[in-house]
Amino acid sequence: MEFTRQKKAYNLFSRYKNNPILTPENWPYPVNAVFNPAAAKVDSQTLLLIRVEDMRGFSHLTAARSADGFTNWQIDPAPTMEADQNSREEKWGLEDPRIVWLEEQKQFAITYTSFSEGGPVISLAITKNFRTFARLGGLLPPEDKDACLFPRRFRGRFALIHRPIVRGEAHIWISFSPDLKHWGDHRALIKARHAYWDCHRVGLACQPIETEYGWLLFYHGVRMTTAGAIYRMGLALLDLEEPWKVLRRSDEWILGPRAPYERIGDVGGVVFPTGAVIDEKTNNLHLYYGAADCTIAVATAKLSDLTDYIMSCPEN
Ligand code: BMA
Repeated sequence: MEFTRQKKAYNLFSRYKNNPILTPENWPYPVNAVFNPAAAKVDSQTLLLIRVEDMRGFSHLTAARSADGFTNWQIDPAPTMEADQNSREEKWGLEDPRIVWLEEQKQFAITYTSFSEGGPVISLAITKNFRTFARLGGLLPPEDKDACLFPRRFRGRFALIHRPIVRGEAHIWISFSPDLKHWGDHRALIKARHAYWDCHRVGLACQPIETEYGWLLFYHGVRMTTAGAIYRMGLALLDLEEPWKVLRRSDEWILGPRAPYERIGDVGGVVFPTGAVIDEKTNNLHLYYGAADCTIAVATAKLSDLTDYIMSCPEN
């Protein structure tokens, strides 16, 4: 089948007109910033698990729920998931979660970054309701960030997307496990590309999204400039049954900082998507992202536009 690009990279996503949807001023307790939220559909509501930065500069996670995914957010009155002070790994807080529904366990898996002097590590927690959590601890050695599980096993093994730093280089990797505890068969998946917009670092954006063509893999890419880093988002397609195979990858970024709330903040020039939900009525993807490390915004795209676009991108 021939795929023609109906939409250009820059107009695949539409920003919600009342962005940002959540700001520190909305919070029921004093905070510095709310950003980089994981997202899931829970009991027919949209749930965001939000990174909240306190006035020490440490982060915890707080849930907010909305019926339509845009308005009337009910924010938990106190932190939903805080760093375990008895754990060496979490001394400086929890950051940048992603959520996936594990089909076999019939529970949600949350992967998040735990911070301490040992460096960032990916930790895993399991929950049914986002009120109580089973914490399974760190998965792989530091320095590692930007991780998400896939919802099911491949040839009997769970798969984890993550972003270790190896000799100063930041590429996206995939690793496998029979039991969610022991990880191996580590493979580099998507690398930073010299000279491109994603030349300095890449890392997973929201959780992988399953389509008939393969897994949509949204990722952030970083370019360092004389004015600081610019964080944008690109798209790749992974094989449905063998997700260690990258089928396609966009040359261009498909979302970058443009709106004032993306350009100005604690860290200006940052869009950092970490969660998505599909609206089953419209088949639109709602992408939730941190804007300038300060607030939360949402942008929507038709799933069919995203698959048309990626299928018209170069084969790997
Ligand atoms: C990355 C992460 C994110 C942050 C982004 C932009 O390295 O630490 O949490 O949003 O930088 O500052």
